[in-house]
Amino acid sequence: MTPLPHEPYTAYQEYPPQEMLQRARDFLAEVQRRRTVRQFSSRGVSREVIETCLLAAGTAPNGANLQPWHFAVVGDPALKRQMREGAEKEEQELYTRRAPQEWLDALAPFGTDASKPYLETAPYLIVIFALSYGVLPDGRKVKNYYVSESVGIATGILITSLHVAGLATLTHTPSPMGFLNPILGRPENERPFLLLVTGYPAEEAQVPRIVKKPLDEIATFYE
Ligand code: IYR
Repeated sequence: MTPLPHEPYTAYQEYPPQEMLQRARDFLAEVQRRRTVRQFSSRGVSREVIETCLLAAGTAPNGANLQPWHFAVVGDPALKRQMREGAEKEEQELYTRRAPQEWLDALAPFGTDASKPYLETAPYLIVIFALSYGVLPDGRKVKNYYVSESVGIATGILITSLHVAGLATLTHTPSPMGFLNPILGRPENERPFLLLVTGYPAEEAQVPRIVKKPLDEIATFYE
C-alpha cells in the first residue's frame, strides 16, 4: 500500500491557558446536564439535525480509519412497531428468565422492565451497527480493527452531539439484538451494537436522582 499524502494540521486550535480551562469547564457543565430519558414526546425532530449529529459521530477515531459502523435511522412507524415487538420479546425473556438475580437487583433502582413504549413514541430510533468486517464492491472481505472501541467512541460522540443539539437519548440494549438485522434488512457483517432512542423528552419525563463518582474515585494521577 502506498502511504497517504500527509499535510500540515492547520485546523488545530490552541487557546490561552485560562480560556482552555474555561472551555473545559463549560463543556463539563454542558455534559452534566445530559440525562438518559425513558419518557419521550412524539414530537417530530429535524432530520437535518440527526444527519449533522451522525456526521459528528463519523469523525470518531477508529481502527485504521476503516470506520466500522453503520447507522440505521428509523422514523417509519411500521418499522418502529416491529422493533418494539422484537425488543419486548427479548426483554421479556431477559427480565423473567435470562438475567441472573444479581443483574435484576442492579436494575431494580431504575424501575425498568420489559415494556418499551418509547420505541414507538420517540420520533427516531438510531441503531448503531458494528461492522465485524467490511465488504468490497467485488464481494471480498476486509478485516476491521478495534471494532468495539471504534463504535463505542462514535456512539459517545453521537450521544453528546444529540445532547448539545438539545435532544434527549436513551441508550437501549435489548439483549440479544440480532432480531434487528432482518427487520432492517442489514447484512450479516453488521452486528447491532446499541439502539439509541432519540427525541424530545416528554413534558412529564422524570429521571432518577443519581450521583456520579468523584474525580479521586475515577482517576489516579502519576506525576
Ligand atoms: N436491556 C434491558 C436491561 C437494562 C440493563 C441495564 I445494565 C440498564 O442500565 C438498563 C436496562 C432494558 O433495556 O430494559
